Amino acid sequence: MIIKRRWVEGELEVTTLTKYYRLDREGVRSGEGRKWKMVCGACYLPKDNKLKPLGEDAHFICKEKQAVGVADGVGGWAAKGVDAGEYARELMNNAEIAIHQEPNGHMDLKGVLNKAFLNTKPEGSSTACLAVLEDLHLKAINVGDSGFLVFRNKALMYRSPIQQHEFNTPYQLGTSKTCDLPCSAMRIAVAVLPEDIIVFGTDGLLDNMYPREIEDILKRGTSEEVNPEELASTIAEFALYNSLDKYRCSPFARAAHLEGKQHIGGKIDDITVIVGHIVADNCEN
Ligand SMILES: [Mn+2]
Repeated sequence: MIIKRRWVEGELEVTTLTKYYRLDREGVRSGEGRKWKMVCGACYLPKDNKLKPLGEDAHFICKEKQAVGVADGVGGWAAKGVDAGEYARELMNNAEIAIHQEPNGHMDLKGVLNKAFLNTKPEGSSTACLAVLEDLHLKAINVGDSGFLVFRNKALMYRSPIQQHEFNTPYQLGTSKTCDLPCSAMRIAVAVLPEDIIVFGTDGLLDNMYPREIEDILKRGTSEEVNPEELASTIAEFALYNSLDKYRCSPFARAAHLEGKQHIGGKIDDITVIVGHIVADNCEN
């Protein structure tokens, strides 16, 4: 049974007009009054656990600042009686607060992550991926194995790298001395174009879905209109279905095999998906 306990949706608006004149990697001339906006929708499918109805993932969509965040509280804390979901939720909450304090068009994501980390007090640890659409680029900062994929013309164009100490031990921000610090975060900037689809997720998504399966979902879309909330829900449900398959060669099983470890089938986990649809926002010609 599919249980949806949380559902977030929202349209992001760009309030500042940036004027830059440079050629990016795609050879697209930026600026000249052009601006994009990212329309986002999210779906969260926490594992069925009466003791932790909110699961261990957390995310946010910040309308005004064109920003999103996903985090995955590290499950290992459960052995100490700690719900790492609390840490992840607080971290994302503090990141959103810090993002609101940033000037439009000049967001310092590293500073945001640092502030969020310093202000997060519950015991635990978490991965974190923050992203903002700014100057026709998606700018991101990432710690651990959450991340995002950029699809153009329904084909994978970019995938953010993951950071892990060893198999299934991602980099993580947290309260233990052995945890990583915000300075270990990876910064990413990707030039995006209208109609690009960005899929953000925790490992519950990335360990259960191959990019080509997301491409297939994008290709199957019957209408021209992209509905980010619907798309996020479809992708999350597909990931959930895959996660419950005991025999499948999932991305997680394949990664385990490469590390000489035994794992067959999907990976049962909390699944967070945010879909961002890039659209041109009233170009001035
Ligand atoms: Mn996870």
